Amino acid sequence: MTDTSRELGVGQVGYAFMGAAHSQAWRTAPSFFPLPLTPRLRALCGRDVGAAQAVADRFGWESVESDWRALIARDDIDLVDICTPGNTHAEIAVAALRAGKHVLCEKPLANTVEEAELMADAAAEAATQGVYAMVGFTYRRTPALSFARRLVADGRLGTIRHVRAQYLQDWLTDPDVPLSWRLDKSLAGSGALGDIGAHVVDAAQYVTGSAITSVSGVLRTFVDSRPVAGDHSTLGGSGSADAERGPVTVDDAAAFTASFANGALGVFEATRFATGRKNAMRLEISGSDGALAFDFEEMNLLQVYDATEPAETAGFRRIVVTEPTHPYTGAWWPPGHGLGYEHGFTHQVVDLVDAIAAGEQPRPSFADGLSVQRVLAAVETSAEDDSRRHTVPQDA
Ligand code: SOE
Repeated sequence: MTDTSRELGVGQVGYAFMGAAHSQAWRTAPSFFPLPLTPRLRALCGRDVGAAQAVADRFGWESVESDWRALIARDDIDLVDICTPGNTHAEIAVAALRAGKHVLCEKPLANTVEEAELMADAAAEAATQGVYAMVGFTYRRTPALSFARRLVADGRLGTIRHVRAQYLQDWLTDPDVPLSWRLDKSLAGSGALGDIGAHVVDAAQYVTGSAITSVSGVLRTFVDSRPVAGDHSTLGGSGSADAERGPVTVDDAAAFTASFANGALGVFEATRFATGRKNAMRLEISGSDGALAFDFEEMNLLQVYDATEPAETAGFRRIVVTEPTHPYTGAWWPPGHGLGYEHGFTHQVVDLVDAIAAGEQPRPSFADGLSVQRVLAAVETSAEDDSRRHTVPQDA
């Protein structure tokens, strides 16, 4: 029987959108999954103590800190969960690991490859002492995507030839959506590429079990200045056309082709300008014996095509991924009673706590995060290099 009397003291840095997603996960996980350690929500950390306290009250955090260094120094904190902008990840994560705290860090792992390498080195060193780090590529924990990986690993698709990966959002289509940290390169590292492109890079490598080995990409910024001030109560928020404007320093959209180690050809797109698409994180994989297709806007479904079936009856089948034998779903509701965005974060906590208790490296590790960071950096380098771009002659 599980000894739930063993506790895991959690300290979380950041309390906004991702902070709330993580907070609910720490609270919910032990109610649905038999965890080997019971998470204690010891402290929530944020520079705006009043705002942090309000979120702490909402989710049941026991205390509030205003300085992440103080959080790390506390004896009752065993794990530091980092939900802050990318420019802070390396410093907090490395300090926490060196202090002997397990770390969960939001994606992308860092803003640069150099920072990600530092983090991966610190994580490898900590792991030798039984202290573990994981990066939050949450979509891996969507049951349908986890199931897709199982199908590919079982050989159901045969040889993988194509990976079509898209992450489509539309929260920047209005040119008067105000500036925020996600539009500032010094804070976010990059735009759509790192914020959402990173998710599909990880998901593609995870589902296929194969690494991306080369890329060729383009980046676009469609709206290069936006209101400096505005309402940030939603992801994009709203601003005024008459307001003072400041520069957007990141990409609005990224597109790239990719080669995989297994020989597959990938086509990737990440954009915040896909009008009408709210959170369409999509993956379609074509293999010699079958294919699969996923769209997060219908996250409980996986479409599967079996090319070994007779042609006259073959076709994409729509599988509702809510059976007790599907990944994660047995802990929740009866078949057909689907899951939502927040469940990926809960599954992330479950897998992390299980790995820590078992003394095993949780995945995606910081090394996995570094591999994604290298893909992002290669896309940026490729996008800056015009030497291989060929102009298409236009009739006068
Ligand atoms: C914004 O684009 C965002 O919140 C990402 O930062 C998250 O990682 C993704 O899960 C949803 O969209």
